[in-house]
Amino acid sequence: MEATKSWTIWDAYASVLVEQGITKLFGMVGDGAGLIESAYKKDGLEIFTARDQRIAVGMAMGHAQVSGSPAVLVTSPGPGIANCIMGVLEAYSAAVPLVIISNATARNMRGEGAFQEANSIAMMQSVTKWSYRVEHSSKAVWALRRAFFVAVNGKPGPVYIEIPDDLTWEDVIDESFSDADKKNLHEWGPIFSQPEEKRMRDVFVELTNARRPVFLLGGGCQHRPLVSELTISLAEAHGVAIFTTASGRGIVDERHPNAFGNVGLYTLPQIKQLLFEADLIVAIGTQLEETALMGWKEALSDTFFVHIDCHYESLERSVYADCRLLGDAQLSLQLLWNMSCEYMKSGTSNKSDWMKRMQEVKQEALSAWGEIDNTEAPVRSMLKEIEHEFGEHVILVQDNGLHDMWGYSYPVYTVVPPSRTVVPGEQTALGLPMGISLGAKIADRKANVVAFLGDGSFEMGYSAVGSAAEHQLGITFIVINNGGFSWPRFQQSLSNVEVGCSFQIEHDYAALTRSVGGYYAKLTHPNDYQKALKESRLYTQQNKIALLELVVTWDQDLPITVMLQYGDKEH
Ligand SMILES: Cc1ncc(C[n+]2csc(CCOP(=O)(O)OP(=O)(O)O)c2C)c(N)n1
Repeated sequence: MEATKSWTIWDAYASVLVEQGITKLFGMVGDGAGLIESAYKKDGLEIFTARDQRIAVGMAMGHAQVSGSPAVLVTSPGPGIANCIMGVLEAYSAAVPLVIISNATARNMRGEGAFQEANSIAMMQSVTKWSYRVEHSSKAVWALRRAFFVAVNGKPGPVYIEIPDDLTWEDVIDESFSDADKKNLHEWGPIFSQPEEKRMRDVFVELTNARRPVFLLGGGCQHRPLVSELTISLAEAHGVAIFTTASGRGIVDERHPNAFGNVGLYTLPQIKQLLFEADLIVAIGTQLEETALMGWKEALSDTFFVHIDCHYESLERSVYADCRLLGDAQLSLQLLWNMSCEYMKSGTSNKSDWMKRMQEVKQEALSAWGEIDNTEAPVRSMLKEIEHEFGEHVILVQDNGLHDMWGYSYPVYTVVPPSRTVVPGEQTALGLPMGISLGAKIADRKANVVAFLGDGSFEMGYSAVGSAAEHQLGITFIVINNGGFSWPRFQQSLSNVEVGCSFQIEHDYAALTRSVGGYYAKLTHPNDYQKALKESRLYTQQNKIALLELVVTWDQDLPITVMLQYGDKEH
């Protein structure tokens, strides 16, 4: 790269993106020529645009979640930024690294009521790790490199930088290009740190003395290549039951005898019992938010609780731990495993009673929930059918409506790597998973990507269907048509009110699918699911979309976990 070459900031940015290992940009064109146009001319960068910033931000988020690398979102000032904020909020909540770049009001116009002028730094500040306005062209490259560093280090998350329009029109000569080869995030990756060894030894002693230990792995364990193997080795050596949070699913094969799916609102009652019996719980790489703690939080006060996370903010927030450590999930588990190898020379932990108990619970859960042979359970039947038809490599992209919540519950739906689920964070922004499914497919072309969501979610994100078709992304959208917003309707039903939850007019999803050359089926009986999924697979293999409309009544096949937490306890 020539240090003296004269470029605009956007040209320079296109080069820095390539330098940082970025190959794709997500976004929507806005007012004023910008980065999308410069990147379009740059070798090595592919542009994925959407028709709505809410879809574009979802695409970026899904790509980052599945690839494990930061994704770049390009947006535009004022309404462009406002329209992507819901997704940025979700990325912040779910610790997903995004680098968001926008142009902004020219410096000499600021405060004068310029076209689409808005205080975007203030808007972005509360939903990003770092928001920065470049005030001088000499800081532009520094800002972008810094943005990548901040996005991936510590707890990952979104960052925002904006360039005033007047700077984007200038040519820039940036000396800092001369050391471009030293800044490559792609080669260096994030910095991981190991917890204090002495404290970890205390944890190890607890692990060997515990009679009923549990590991809980969160989303912070994703994309750490040895976590799965280390967890299973430790679990087998020390008789540990393994749970994950919703965002940690897919790290461990849920068919493993020690694995029990995810904790919190979605844990089935037979399985939840294990958490109350545990005498040691080691939570790793999780923010332990409300949904993950729902229904078992009190168990933590009667057990020895260890919380390990890379970011101090996750610790001592929702639960006080008996022992808390700062560090990376994989390095923590590696340390425990090294200690375990030394220890095993002098014998192994005896946890035979706990192992027997785990086996018993697994059997109970599998016989109660593992096979669905019930036409009254259309949502669960569909999840089983997805496992059977797409199981070997499926990315289930989930929203958080009433019916689709079944997908979070093991073993109603069982995740076997390399399959995984992609879930929203604690914000559960409705409709965002539509865009997320596109990003997931772009990140993993070989996977069968299935977006499993309600009609409310679909309606909020359905412009993603057009974008999926335009980018030739073979995605199966399974839309649960329960006549509207059933989650709030369920809540209203508890106080005998019903307002604003039912859709009075139904859109014609068949026509929509036909208009993009996809496969459509309306499913009213479980006997039809298999054929429809097989057909979907044929279409998606040809990079076309499939849309399956799963028709249920709003109060049919309601998740038992939700009923137990919120509803009629007798149900
Ligand atoms: C942007 C946003 N607005 C509101 C909500 C609150 N909310 C949670 S679930 C839900 C209804 C979801 O409807 P649908 O996707 O059809 O699923 P259903 O509950 O009907 O199964 C709403 C409005 C939300 N999560 N996100």
